[in-house]
Amino acid sequence: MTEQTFTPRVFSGIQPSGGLTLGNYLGAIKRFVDMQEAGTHETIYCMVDLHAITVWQNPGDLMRNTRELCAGFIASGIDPEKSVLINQSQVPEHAQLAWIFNCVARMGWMGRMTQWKDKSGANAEGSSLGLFAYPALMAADILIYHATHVPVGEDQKQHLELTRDIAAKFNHDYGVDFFPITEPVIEGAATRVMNLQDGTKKMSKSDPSEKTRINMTDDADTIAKKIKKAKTDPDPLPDTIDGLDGRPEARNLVNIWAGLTDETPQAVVEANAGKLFGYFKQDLAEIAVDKLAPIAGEMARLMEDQTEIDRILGRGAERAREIAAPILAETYKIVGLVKS
Ligand code: AQP
Repeated sequence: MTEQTFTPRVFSGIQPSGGLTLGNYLGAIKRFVDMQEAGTHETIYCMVDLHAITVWQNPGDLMRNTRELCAGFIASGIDPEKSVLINQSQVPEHAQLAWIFNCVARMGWMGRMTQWKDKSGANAEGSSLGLFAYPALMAADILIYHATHVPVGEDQKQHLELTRDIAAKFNHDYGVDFFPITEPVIEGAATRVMNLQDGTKKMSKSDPSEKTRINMTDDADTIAKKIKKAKTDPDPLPDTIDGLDGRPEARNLVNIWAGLTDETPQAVVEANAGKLFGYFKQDLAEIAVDKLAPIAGEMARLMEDQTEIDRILGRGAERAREIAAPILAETYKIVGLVKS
């Protein structure tokens, strides 16, 4: 068997399960833009609406959130000419390959996923089958494009390992070298942005409390208020990052600063050593407003022309299917679903 070489290609997605958060921006979208601009890979970015419905979504909200997410991608710097920008449900090959992967992945693998355990909680019996199978659809999202690299936040690391396991098992079971073993790209100072009121939980768009997160649509005043009200401790900033051990809320604000300014957390503590958090938070609020308010403004402007957003997603789906359809056709041949 000769070893296949794969086109360097990036795929990543975000669920339209609510408004975008600062966590999604620093952990994912900022990296998406970097990889687009580096020009070393083809880049495909996706609104994963089929993932969102693994938990209940109001249909009207889902459509609105999908368009708003598309506006958020573009306002943050994703260029629909340079990158392929798509909505998952408009490219049916994702779901078709996911079924095949449902038959490759093992129940035991899925049951070990921490996201499944966290989201199903004490109610596994009452959770959707889709929530359980979520990582097989995620593997299909990536592998339907033979993507070689996937930029994500820290929380998605385990799902990416499972994507590699699914690719390896498929290749092994069918005696082929067809799917790439994808590399995760987890980089930057803020790969896990934490909840502003509890530094041990991640910032999440579906958290019921607004003050736990910064939304990408928040105005300048709201951003500043949320940062000023973020939980901290009474001690001043240390002069090395080791001094943040056991201080999760303090560490989180330092990481957010570093993520927004592209500095290292060590450089941030050195520059602010000895400062009380009341003052640090005032400066951080200014940095956050400078970076985020223009994105929110641009999102609002883009949302005024929803026909244009729909056109961009329609064009993206056409471009995506040009890559996905031949890969699905070849998969069907390998599996024996059509004549080879
Ligand atoms: N807090 C975070 N810090 C860094 N990265 C994060 N990501 C999400 N939260 C953080 C990254 O954003 C990308 C898209 O995530 P997603 O929307 O598909 O799902 P999620 O990880 O489950 O995000 P949420 O906000 O917590 O959504 P809900 O509340 O609907 O479950 C991923 O690359 C993720 O790592």
